[in-house]
Amino acid sequence: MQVLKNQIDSHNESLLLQHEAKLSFTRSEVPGAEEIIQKLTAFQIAIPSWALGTGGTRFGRFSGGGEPRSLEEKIEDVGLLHALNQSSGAISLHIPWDIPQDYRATRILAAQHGLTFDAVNSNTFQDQPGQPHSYKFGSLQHVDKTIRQQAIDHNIEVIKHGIELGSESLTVWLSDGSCFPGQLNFRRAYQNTLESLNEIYAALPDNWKLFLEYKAFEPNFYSTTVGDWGMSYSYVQKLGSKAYTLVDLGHHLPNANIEQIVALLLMEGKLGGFHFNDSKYGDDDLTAGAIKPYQLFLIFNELVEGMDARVMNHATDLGWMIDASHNVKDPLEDLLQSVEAIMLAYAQALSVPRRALEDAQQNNDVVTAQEILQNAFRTDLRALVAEARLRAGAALNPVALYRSLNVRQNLINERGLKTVATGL
Ligand SMILES: [Mn+2]
Repeated sequence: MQVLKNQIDSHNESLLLQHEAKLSFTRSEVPGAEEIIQKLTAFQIAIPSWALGTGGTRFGRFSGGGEPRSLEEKIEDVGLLHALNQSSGAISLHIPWDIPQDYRATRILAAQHGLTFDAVNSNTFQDQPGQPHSYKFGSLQHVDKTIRQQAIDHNIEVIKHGIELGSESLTVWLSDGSCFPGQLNFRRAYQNTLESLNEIYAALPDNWKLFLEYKAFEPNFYSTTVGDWGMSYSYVQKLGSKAYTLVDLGHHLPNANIEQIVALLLMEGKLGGFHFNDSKYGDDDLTAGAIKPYQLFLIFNELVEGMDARVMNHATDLGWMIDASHNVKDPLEDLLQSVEAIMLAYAQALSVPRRALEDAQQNNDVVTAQEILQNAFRTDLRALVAEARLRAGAALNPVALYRSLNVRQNLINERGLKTVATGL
């Protein structure tokens, strides 16, 4: 299944008059609209290879049909998304769920869809068939050096796959921790993990980054060895200049001030990248912006301010990835919605009048500061995001075009109704 240029063109034609009217109103309301559109065009969000199938919970999984059966079909799915929105120009692979059989062919296929390879992800939170040692009691933290070594070797193998595909970063998320008081010596677990990470870090090419993701709880429910941004920061500080903290929005304790965490990590030069999703209770992995769109905006507000302060390139200097799962929606529609929500939050953050906000802060004018942020959040910038898509050759309304082309039914016809994508 491919979305053809003429299908996009005729879809856009049918919406053009309405779009132009909205755009011209938005332009009249938002100073700097043109600059925002240009920044949106450059901004790309990586799609994780594990989010293309229907996810599940520990209670069950309800497959939707037409799911990608191979890495090639996953690349095709991300290609579909990218054709529809021109904002999903990268794929993030999970090893061993997506080991490429033929690097050259995989690279060519991705390039045909306009895709690059974002961070590669290691997996030491599951045992794989035929694996000599179990990760039941941890991987990089394990009390037994043999098991730590197996996990180190796996990470180095993931780096090697990534090099072949042109990826430039490794994301490490550990489920390591403990479920009961007394199970673990916290300091020894930390030291074992640091020693293991040092060996992985030593295998990184010069132009690579290591992202260390943290998570407060789950699957371990008493302690997590990389449990919050402070712990991650402590590791990456020691590892070196190529190591950074990765923020997954769903990995915090309830009500954590994520925007403040982001601001401080950026200030320290140790924010590496993002996993976008949304949540109400825990690591719910819901569509970005579905529950707390104001929080997503406030995070982008800190990102834009903090990146500009360090003269960073918004599009390329941090890793932007989605990490979500889909239990009740078509995964591709869900991903289109996530990308849209992220682009909108980014556009809103770009529209914040920085000088006025700074003046309000310096004058302790709390009311004006709130007015400025809420005005940016409440101004409808969807026409700017749509215009960025239009100029890039994508669809004015990606979800509507996806539905009118019956993409899912086509995928079911091609792949079958009972297909299950590899992943969680
Ligand atoms: Mn994540």
